Parts: sequence; structure tokens; C-alpha cells
Amino acid sequence: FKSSNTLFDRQTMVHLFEWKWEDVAKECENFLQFNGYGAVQVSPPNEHIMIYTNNDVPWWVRYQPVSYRLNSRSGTEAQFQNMVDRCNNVGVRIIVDGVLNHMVGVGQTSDDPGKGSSGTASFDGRDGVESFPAVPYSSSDFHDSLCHGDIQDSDYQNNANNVRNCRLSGLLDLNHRSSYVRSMTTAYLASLINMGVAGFRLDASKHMYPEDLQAILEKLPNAKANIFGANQRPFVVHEVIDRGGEAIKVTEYITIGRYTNFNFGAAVASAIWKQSDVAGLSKLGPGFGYGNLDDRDVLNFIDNHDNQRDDNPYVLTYKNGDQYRMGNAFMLAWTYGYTRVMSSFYFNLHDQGPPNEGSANKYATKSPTLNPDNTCDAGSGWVCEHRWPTIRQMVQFRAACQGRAATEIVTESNRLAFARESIGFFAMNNADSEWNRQFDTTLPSGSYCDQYDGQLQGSSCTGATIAVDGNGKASVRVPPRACIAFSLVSRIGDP
Ligand code: AAO
Repeated sequence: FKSSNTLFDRQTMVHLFEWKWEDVAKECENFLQFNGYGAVQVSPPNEHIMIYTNNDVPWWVRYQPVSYRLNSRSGTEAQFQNMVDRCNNVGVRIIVDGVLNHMVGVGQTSDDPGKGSSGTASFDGRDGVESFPAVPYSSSDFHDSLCHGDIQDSDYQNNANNVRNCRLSGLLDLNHRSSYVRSMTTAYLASLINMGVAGFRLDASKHMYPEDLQAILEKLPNAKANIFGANQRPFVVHEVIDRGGEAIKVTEYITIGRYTNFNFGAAVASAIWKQSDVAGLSKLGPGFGYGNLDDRDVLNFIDNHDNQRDDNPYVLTYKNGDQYRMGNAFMLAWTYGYTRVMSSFYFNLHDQGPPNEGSANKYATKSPTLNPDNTCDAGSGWVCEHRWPTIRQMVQFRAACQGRAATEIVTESNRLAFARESIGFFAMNNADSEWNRQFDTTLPSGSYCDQYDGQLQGSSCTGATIAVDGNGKASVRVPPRACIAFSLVSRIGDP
């Protein structure tokens, strides 16, 4: 379950949070395939509650499943299949956000009564009723007999069973020890594999026992051979938040896939904010600090859709501007793990949903629109970090450098540089003055275009150019609080 199932030189996925299937399909065809992206994590595709409040639909309705039918705010089953086919056709894989841990919340407010009908399925999630006829699930499929209430904050530190058996903020907790629940969840994931998806980000894996997940995952078919080759297991990333001090540890999940490494973005943010020093990031890999396991165990990212919404985020987000560019550039230049780029919509409030078409159109999700420079038009409400010039260039840099070690590592106070052996060179200067020195780039002689603040257009470079001599040496000027990156894909004058 560890292999990303992407094409060999595509080593980054993008989370197109809340995008519609038709828009994802177009993005694969028009942009992702040309910019080194290997896969898209999509929002949960199955039926979910709908809540209309404050002229909006909160984004998190997608995390309250009503059935496993493929109808959602992002589109229908036919649109989903069409997206999977069109993305696979251009070598971009689809990773589904699978919500297996729970169904809906028990519902306490008039906005959210915990029952109703949404899409095609009716449901009644009120405490004690717990009926989901379109699966079907009934009250005996939930954990009520083991825990009839919510996970308490202190459980995270000292009660693993409560974290797994009690309700995550009121969400009805399925019992995956039951062979019936296992068979329903396996069937859901298997049907997605048979539609051609490459794998899953499993929501709230921390709240399910690893042995139960293993039993579910072992029964899955291989990824489709005509797309992925023979005998390929689906890719699985478990959402487990473990930054130390938890009763449940990421090590429990590494035999059944990768885990979401929340320690990575935390380390990068703290270095860039100078609570520590970016030079220290030269050690960010297996064994660094707490919770950074082997390359093949981790999915690394700067921020995700949850922690970007924290009141006072401990990670960099699009709201940090240039520091966010630096953080992503480092992640993509560095060798550690499989990487994910976040792609957001603008928000002020935690619950705010994706840009929508207003009440007359039942708050249908809006499509992003583009600026002439191929970034997203902020007016459409989408941030599209994955299209920011620096990030899209660095995703190509990573694709080109796949499999190459980081060598010639140079550190100074608040400065870090390294080569990706004979393919790329990266330098990060988080000090307040220019970093001007000679480096061994390991690259063939030539003239290179900076991919951090520029890009190659035909044979001209829109940013700084760097001359590498016959010995691979170059004098590089890295502006304060910025990076320089260049690679064989930005060599000027190459055919
Ligand atoms: C909504 C309403 C609720 C209502 C509920 C039911 O907001 O008021 O009660 O419906 O009616 C999302 C939203 C929720 C939403 C839910 C369902 O975030 O607001 O509830 O959909 O619509 C824990 C889990 C983790 C989970 C995270 C949010 O372990 O799995 O909470 N993430 C996933 C999704 C998320 C989704 C769900 C799960 C549910 O990504 O979008 O919820 O499907 C500690 C623990 C973590 C724990 C956090 C938060 O972490 O270790 O396990 O995550 O606390 O409770 C530092 C600390 C670390 C802390 C972390 C938090 O790192 O060191 O201890 O900060 O960022």
C-alpha cells in the first residue's frame, strides 16, 4: 500500500480540495500533466449531509457520509467516472478521500437535525435511531455498546480505546470489528478501485484499529492492471495526527500504508519563522525530531485543509505569502517522502464552504477561472496554490530530480543549499542579507534559469540566470528571505 502508483517521474500529488469532478478532469488535461503532478486527492465522492447556513454550505458536510453512492457536491457517479478516465488518460492518478470511520453527526441544531434526505438516500442519524437504509447500516453497526458518547480531549493522551470506540465530535462511530461493516466498507473501496482510482487517503484512521483496517485493505482488489500494470496494490495514506504525546502512534499504521506526517509542516514552519534555523532542515528526514519515519512511510505536506483553518495555525498557509512559497519550495526540492501540495479556496471563517453560485442555484460549487499567467483568478474565490509560479516550477523540479540524492549540502546561519546529484540545485536564504557565494552545483556547464522566481519561456528566462562552469561550480546570489532553484529542465538553450 506504500507505492504512490504515479508515473515514475511524477512525485507530487495535489489536494484539489472541494473541486468539482468536471473541473478536476479539465485540470488534469490542461495543467497537471504538463507540470509534473502525479495525482490528485479529491474530496469524499460519496453522498453526504447538506446544511444550509449563513448563505453557505460548510465545507465539512463532505465528512458526514449518508451512503456510499457516488453523489456529492462535486458531481455525480458518471462525472466521477469521467474524471477518473480522463485523468488516467493523461497519466494523472486519482486518490479518493475515504470516510470509513463514521456516518453523520447525531445532530443537535435546527440547521443540522441529523436526519433527512440528501442526494438519493434518506437517513436518520439521531442518537439511538442510527438508520442508513442506502448502505444499509442500522444502530447495531455502531460502537454505542462500547462507548456512547464523544471522545474527550484527554483521551488523545491516555485512552486509545476511547479514541477508537467513542464518537469524534458527535459522529456516529462504525464498528469495524463487525464482518458486516468490514464487508460494506471493503465493497465501497473496491468499487472505486474498479473504476480506476489509484488509492486512498483514509480519513480518521487514528480512530479505527489498525487490525480492522488491515482486514478491510487486504480484501481489496489490485489497482486496475490495464492502467497501473500487473499486481499493484492500491496506494493508502492514513490520516493519523501524531506529533508526540499521543496514546495512538503513527508506527501502528506503517505496515498498512503511509501516514500523514504532520511533523513535517510543523518543522518547516518553525524553521522559516526562525524559532529555529533553516540550516537545521538539512536533517529533516527519517529520525529527525519526533514522528519522521522512513521515506516510504510518510506523506509530507506544508499544510492541510484542517490545520490551515486553526485559529492560530502552527503551519504555514497561503495566508503567509512568500514564507509559504519558501516552505513549499523546500519541501519539493528536498528528498524526503512523497509530497502533497495543498490547493485551497479563500476563507475567513473556519466553516466557510467553497465558492458557490448563491441561493438561486442551491449553492452549487463554482468553477475556478484563470488569469492570463495561468494562475487562478482570485475573484473566482480559488487560491490554487498548485498553480502559483513558484510551486508549479518546483513540482517540475522535483519530478526531474526523482531518485537523485541530496549532495553538496552547505549550511550557514539561516541558510541551506544542496544539489540533487547532476540534475538540480537549490538554495534557501532566510537571513536578511543577500547570500552570495560559490557552490558546487553538480550540474553540467551551461546557463540556467531560476525556477523559484522565474521560468524558462522558450529560450529566454523570466528571472535570474545562473552560469555553471565546466567543473559544476557557480556563483549564486540568493536574495534575502528567498530561494534559488535551477535544474536540467531550466537549462537555457537546451532543445
Ligand atoms: C462538524 C461540526 C461539529 C459537529 C460535527 C458533527 O464542526 O461541531 O459536532 O460536525 O455534527 C471535519 C470538520 C469538523 C466537522 C466534521 C464532520 O473538521 O468540524 O464536524 O468534518 O462534518 C481529530 C481527528 C482527525 C480529524 C480532526 C478534525 O483525529 O481525524 O480531528 N480530521 C479528519 C478530517 C476533518 C474531518 C474529520 C476527520 C471527520 O480531516 O476535516 O472533520 O470526518 C489533536 C488530536 C487529533 C485531533 C485534533 C482535533 O491534535 O491529536 O487527533 O484530530 O486534536 O481534535 C496540535 C496538537 C495535536 C492536535 C492538533 C490539532 O498539533 O499537538 O494534539 O494540534 O490540529
